[in-house]
Amino acid sequence: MKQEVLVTGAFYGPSMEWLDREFTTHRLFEAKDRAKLLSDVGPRVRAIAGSGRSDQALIQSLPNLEIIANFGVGYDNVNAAAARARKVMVTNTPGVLNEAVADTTLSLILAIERRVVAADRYLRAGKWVANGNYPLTRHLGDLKVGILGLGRIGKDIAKRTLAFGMQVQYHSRTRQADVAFPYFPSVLELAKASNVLVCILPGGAGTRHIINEDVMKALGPTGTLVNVARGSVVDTEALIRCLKNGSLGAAAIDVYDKEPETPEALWPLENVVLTPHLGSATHSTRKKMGDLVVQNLLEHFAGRAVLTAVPECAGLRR
Ligand code: NAP
Ligand code: 8YV
Repeated sequence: MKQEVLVTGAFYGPSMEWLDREFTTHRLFEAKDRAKLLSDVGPRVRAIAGSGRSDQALIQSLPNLEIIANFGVGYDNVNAAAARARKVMVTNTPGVLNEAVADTTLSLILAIERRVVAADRYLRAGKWVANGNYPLTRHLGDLKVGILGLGRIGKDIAKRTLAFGMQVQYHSRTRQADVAFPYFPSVLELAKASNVLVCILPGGAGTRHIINEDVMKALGPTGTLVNVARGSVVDTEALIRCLKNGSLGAAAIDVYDKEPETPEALWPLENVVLTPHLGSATHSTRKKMGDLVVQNLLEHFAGRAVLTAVPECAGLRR
């Protein structure tokens, strides 16, 4: 008999098809009446898969839940503490997306620093002919890039940043003994010493608004903020204010508080590049992520250890 899986959000199509073949699936994200679906199938559901929210209420409503397989390395959408308290395993998709997210980050640094998107708009508006050459920009090799969160992805960003001749420095809670890059004991000090500040750390309560107005002002009128972490790490109201009044030079943003909605106040700003959460969005990366979701479920229901438990659930045995 197939196990029953609740799917909270869509993920890579072929991986979802594999999930459908291996399990009996219920798509919560397509349900017209979520409460009815949950009351109909909730007691039979043994697993959650996907990218949607798994909050305490959802976890509590599934009495036989054993595992939540999250599509994404970031799992701030899952209440891992509530899951752990119920001995529910949580898995994520670390490692397989590092290169894609680092590539996206470099494309954002290049796009904002060399004003690629704004220059494209300039040309299409006929301004090259009317007003002459586009203004000069900064040479990448002159820049110091501060990385906030030098983890798996942060390290791949650092590698690429160095290849463009930029200098790397970082802040995270722990100084890493095997890393030669200059370490700054606070995000504020890192921002003061950087031309570009890249956020690539987990979202959630612990990092909410870690990029506040003081940090933006420390980065300053010629500084650039790049956020590929989570919308919640940046105080968006302060960001809009600082970009408009010039106390922050520019920003490139991939993640937002209420995706897919984005703050319309950012849309008309010339000193901003906005992408719709493209970090890991390549075919092969999403396939690896999606397949890892299914593999974790298969391992679990075969009675073996899952491949990628989140730290809160490491060593969890039912
Ligand atoms: P990781 O290997 O766990 O690295 C996270 C880094 O953040 C670590 O260096 C950690 O170091 C640091 N950190 C954690 N909390 C911190 C805090 N309060 N202050 C300062 N530093 C802190 O994770 P990863 O695989 O690189 O992924 C990082 C995040 O990127 C994910 O959680 C997700 O939110 C985001 N992401 C975004 C996309 C996208 O599409 N835009 C794609 C993938 C991932 P310490 O523990 O020493 O502080
Ligand atoms: C995913 C991400 O697109 O892995 C992450 O943390 O942010 C992205 O790779 C996202 O999780 C899917 O919703």
